[in-house]
Amino acid sequence: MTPRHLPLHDGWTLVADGPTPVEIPTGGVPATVPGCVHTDLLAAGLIDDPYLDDNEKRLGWIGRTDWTYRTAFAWSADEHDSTDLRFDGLDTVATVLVNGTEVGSTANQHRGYRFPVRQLLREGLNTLDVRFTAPYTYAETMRDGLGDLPGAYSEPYPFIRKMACNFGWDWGPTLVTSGIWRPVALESWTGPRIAEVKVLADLDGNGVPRLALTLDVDRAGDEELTASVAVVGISAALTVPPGEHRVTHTLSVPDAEVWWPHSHGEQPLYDVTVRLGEDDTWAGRTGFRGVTLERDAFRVLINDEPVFVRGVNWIPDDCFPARVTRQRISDRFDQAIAMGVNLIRVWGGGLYESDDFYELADEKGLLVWQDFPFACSAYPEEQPLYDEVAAEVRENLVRLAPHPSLVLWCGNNENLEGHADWGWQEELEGRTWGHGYYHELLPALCADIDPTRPYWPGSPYSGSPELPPNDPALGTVHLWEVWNRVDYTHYADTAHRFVAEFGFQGPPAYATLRRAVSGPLDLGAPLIAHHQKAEDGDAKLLRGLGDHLPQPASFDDWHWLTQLNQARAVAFGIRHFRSHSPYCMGAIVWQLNDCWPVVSWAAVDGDGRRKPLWYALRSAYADRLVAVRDGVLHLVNDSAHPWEGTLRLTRRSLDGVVLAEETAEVGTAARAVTRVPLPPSVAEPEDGTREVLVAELGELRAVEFYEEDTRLALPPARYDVTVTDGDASGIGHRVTVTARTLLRDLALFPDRLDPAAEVDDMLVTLLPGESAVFHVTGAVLKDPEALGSPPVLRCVNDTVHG
Ligand code: BMA
Repeated sequence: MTPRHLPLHDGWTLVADGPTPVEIPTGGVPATVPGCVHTDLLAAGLIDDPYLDDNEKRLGWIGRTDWTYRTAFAWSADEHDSTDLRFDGLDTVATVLVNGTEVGSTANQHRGYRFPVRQLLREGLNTLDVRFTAPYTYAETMRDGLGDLPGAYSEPYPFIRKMACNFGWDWGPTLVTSGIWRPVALESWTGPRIAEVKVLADLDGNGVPRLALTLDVDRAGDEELTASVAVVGISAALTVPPGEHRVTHTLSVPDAEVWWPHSHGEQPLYDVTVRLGEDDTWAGRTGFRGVTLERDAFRVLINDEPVFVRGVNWIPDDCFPARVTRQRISDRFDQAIAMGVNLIRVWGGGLYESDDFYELADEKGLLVWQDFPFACSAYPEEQPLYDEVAAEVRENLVRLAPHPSLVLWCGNNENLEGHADWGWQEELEGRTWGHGYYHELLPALCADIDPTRPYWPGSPYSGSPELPPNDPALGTVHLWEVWNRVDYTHYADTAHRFVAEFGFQGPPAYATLRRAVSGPLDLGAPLIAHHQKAEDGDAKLLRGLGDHLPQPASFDDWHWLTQLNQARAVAFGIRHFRSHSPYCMGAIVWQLNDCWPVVSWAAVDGDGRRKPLWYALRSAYADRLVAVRDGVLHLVNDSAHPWEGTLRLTRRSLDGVVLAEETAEVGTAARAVTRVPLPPSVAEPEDGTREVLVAELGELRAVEFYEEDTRLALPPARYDVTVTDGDASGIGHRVTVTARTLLRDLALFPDRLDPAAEVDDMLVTLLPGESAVFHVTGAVLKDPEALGSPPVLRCVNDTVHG
């Protein structure tokens, strides 16, 4: 008999179990499942939007309140023997009651739960209550018992298995949620049932695709059971012997094509079907590829080919993760891929993401590095936390196993470094801090459940517990001196093996800030300051301008210059890291996305708008890059084809006159770097404040200045602009800018005129006489001419000349 799956997503209400500062109607408010308390209270009009102004400040009570979610559902007995109530995710500490009888309790957001309930169900209406204990109550009680532990934040997140950044981060608000955050259903079946399927797809020693299946069955009787697995036209019959619960089988699948990240090839995916007896079926999808990690160099090889990682760090895309739709993830991934990104790191202060996330990564060819959810703190290894960690890790290793995109398991974010370098050892006084997780439990579970993927104990990490974690010559590093303390040119102080985090802040798009903050957008406005969570962040933004760009005197200049400086700082780092390949084999920018409107390190802001950094990354992460470092031109070719042509180098005055010219025939093999020393005639200016170096090779042009903009004799900007209507292709307006003087980093911000407007290009430097065309889409403009002047059209010239 086919199992029956009955989702329970309707008719929910939410009540507070205790006093609240807002009046909750008797009978509760309508609740959305999957969802959470904050979004339900918002929908009911009981709280203001937590993302706007400083409303966050008045919502701290929600995480300190106990809540009950309740629904009634109709049930009529079917022919089945067994029924489980299945939760894919509860956030977090809850007791579950069916018709008033407790069926179980939970304490971990990162796993699912099932409770047998058939005996409690009755004909007609039944009730289901999920009673949540306030996360603070649980976490603080645990903390009181174990003693506080050292970490970067004072919130008690290490004492509860719940998304850490929910308690606030240096880019995120403190909005501590409760709720049924993933689907819930009743599942009924008869006889044996598929309890779990694990699919591991890789390549055997001869490079032939293979699939290793582990099928776990839930059974009562002790008869022999028959099962099968089918993939790519090959199937195998399996038997589960009497009394056994598990069968394993490995299939060679020679007809399958190999899966690659999009930077290297195609993404063939194959349906896998597992059947147990006549009735129970599991369906999934996988792809076949091999993954190797060369540990000292931290080189990732896919199908034996070294891959230079052009990565971005991912944080939860919303403080309320149930709001993150498949479409939203897809959009974010498209934004990443359009920048040339081939790997996304799911950072340890967040989640094991949804199935949608990994399915989309499989389809689009994005590699995924998955941190286990531990970040920036010592974590206790005492019970019941230890068993919860083991349970969540087991479950997620199996759930995510089929995804070819997933290529690395990483123990934590910055906890090894914290323990080694941030003075934690003294504070710990011998107490547990997570060593047993990162060096024992997690590697043992990975080796047992998923031996196809490398495990790396944490990031940064140098490959052995005795070594300093942040050694540039070994393993991964996180570079945070830049941004926190020193100028971004210090990225170039040394060569690194693999930079897993580095980044620089900038404000969100104007339209995003305008939506998030009411009142005038003035320099230093307290409401803008509320949307900056980093310690001393606003001062670091200004300090970071260094001698690169002038200090801003108005909000508009602040917004433009700090966004531009963010873009330049990160691009500078990437050019440096890529110029060192293959010694350096990866960079992962902190960070791709935001969870709300905030000044942060993100390239795409909390409303999904692309910041100037996004455009700079698109150039810095392009397959082909020209990078000048230490008088040497680096032609970085991370494409599958050789890069050949005539390199033209000119040293020019700022008004465009060629003062020196050199040409050379150059060739760079696929996935290689060629280094061309700059001839003195172009390497050395007569007057660096009045000259510019231009390197041209085929389509690519790099414009390098000999001096920082604050010392450059940039002329006052002069240009002609024409704005014309677009065409049927969807382009709303074409903005053609013709330079009458050199124009440094031209940028167009059409979202200042219409929040829906976008532009296709930014940060274009023009020599006198040259033109650029910007295409604006999505805009409905009353006055299109406004696209042609500040504050919509900007360049550096107009900030150095008032
Ligand atoms: C690293 C990250 C995050 C943080 C970022 C910026 O520590 O792992 O914890 O948001 O730096 O400070």
